[in-house]
Amino acid sequence: MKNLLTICFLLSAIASFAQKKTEITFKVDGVCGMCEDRIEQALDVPGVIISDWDVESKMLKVAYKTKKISEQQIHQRVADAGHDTDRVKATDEVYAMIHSCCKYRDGASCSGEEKHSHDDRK
Ligand SMILES: [Cu+2]
Repeated sequence: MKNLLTICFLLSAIASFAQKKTEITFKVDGVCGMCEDRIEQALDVPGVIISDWDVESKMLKVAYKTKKISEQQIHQRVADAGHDTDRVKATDEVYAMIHSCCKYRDGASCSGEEKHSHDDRK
């Protein structure tokens, strides 16, 4: 009987280690491939399995482990990187930090990969 209880205890311990995965898709404002890198890098954290932002549709697809990170935290991380999500808005401070061609609120648009260089700020 004691052994059985031990086994039950072990099984439930193992079950709690098995992590639930979920996938969400939501809108994130941005302009170009640089925005894509910024958004995806913001989600390069433990718990996030896949992050993929599409320049055309402005939709971000995220697959994550619900025990490691919450949907709200994902929105917050993207906003902290300077991009508005449909739930969390970036602060004016971080928005001001992003590259001029990425200023999606001001109708910025990037044409040509060479404009993606960070050096043209100087
Ligand atoms: Cu950009």
